[in-house]
Amino acid sequence: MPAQRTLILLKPDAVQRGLVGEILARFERKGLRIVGLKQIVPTTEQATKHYAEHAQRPFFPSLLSFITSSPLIALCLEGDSAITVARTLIGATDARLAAPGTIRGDFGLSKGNNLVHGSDSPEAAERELAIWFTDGLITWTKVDTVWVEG
Ligand code: D4T
Repeated sequence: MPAQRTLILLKPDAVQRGLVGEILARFERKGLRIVGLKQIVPTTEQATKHYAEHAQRPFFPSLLSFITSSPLIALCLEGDSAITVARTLIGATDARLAAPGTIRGDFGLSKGNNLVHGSDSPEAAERELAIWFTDGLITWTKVDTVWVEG
């Protein structure tokens, strides 16, 4: 598989609980590269666009107020099969049922407050990255570390 990019959100519960480093480490150790990273409080408009497919679902109002309640981390990860690989690391939507070893399985106890979002298809990744990274992404290139003197 060629390299893919995927949109990951570390949701407000992950940030509030101080799990950002732990979750980022899991993605990085797997080999996915960070090509975009920002901490923001999303606007209602931005969150509504992101979750547009759920607009008619009964949980939509609580999903919106949760996701806009406090800062989240938006990430773009890049790597071979990044979309599927990230979803596998994240685990099932309902954290109570997610497998041990996954992020939700290890840290969550809720369906709504389930810590992480990951794009579920190449089309979704393209659509979602355009919502969260309007200012663009950094292309990742491996370079030799440059050391400074002194
Ligand atoms: P996201 O989109 O956040 O990565 O989650 P999933 O891809 O795993 O699950 P989803 O799109 O079906 O749900 C989006 C978001 O809504 C919350 N949710 C979902 C909820 O509060 N109650 C529910 O019954 C469902 C299905 C959790 C994730």
